[in-house]
Amino acid sequence: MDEIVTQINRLRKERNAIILAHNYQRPEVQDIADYVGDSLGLAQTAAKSKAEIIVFCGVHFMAETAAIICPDKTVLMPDPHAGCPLANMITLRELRKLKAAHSGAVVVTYINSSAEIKAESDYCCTSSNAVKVVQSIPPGQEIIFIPDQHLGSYVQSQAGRPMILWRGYCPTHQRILSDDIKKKKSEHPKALVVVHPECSSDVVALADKVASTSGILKYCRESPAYAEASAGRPVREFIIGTEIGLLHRLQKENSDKVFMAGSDLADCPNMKLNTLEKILWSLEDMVYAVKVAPEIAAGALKSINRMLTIV
Ligand code: CIZ
Repeated sequence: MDEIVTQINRLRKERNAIILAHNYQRPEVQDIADYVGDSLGLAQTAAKSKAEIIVFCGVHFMAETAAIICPDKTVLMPDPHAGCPLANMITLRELRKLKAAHSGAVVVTYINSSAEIKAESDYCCTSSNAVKVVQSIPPGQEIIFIPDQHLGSYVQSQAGRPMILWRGYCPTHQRILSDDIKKKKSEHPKALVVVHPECSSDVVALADKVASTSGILKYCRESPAYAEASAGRPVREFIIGTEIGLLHRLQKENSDKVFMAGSDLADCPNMKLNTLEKILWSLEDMVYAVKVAPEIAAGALKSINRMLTIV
């Protein structure tokens, strides 16, 4: 492994490349990355960077978003098969049909969607800003929210705005069951339950905090540890309801706290396709470049920029 990391480091310098890793990546991928974060943070870091090559360790819609935000750079995916089932749950044809059935409605689209779906939408949003984006839309305006039904229903409840929801969901978050959380909580009664809004509403109902990955990191960082009398050292336990890759960063940044997965089954097989070997091959062979057709990129950028002006 050391040899692979040495070669990656040599090539990233030679090629003027940076490695970006999503919060859900394998621990060893996060550890060699120049920046670890959520999809929007990664795309914005790519745009600010002076690097010419971005090795994007995440899933396809994330690399696409980076390619849209920085068209002057080459965005590479170490594994081109790292897709997002949630993003694939709505097609352009289905969205157009939905829009035709609700003419005049504005479309708010979660960032977990393809570039062509973003281009057909009015607003993009992330899990950290979806409530603000929806609240900014004038009252009385009909809203279609796609593709995640769970994020949509959470936003509805927070913004107090009924919306037309699409029926998509993240299969990884769907594996986190309320019974899993209840069982963990009964074993660790003092633990705080922190979950992602892609979880189903019965899981969200059990949470002390509902937040995006960056929000979960912030909440856990800022929650004070308490003194555990028997251990004689400060401790705070958290039950985390999101993809288990986030636990690596949580534990690394908070050594005085203890993090448990809400469910060990919340392991995204697509996120985990990126490995150190594939990162090295990506830099050696300059593969696999992510390209977005200019007219689709221009449309998608409009919905992304509308989100950015609101937040
Ligand atoms: O925007 C992202 O990176 C996703 C998919 C989730 C999050 O909460 O950060």
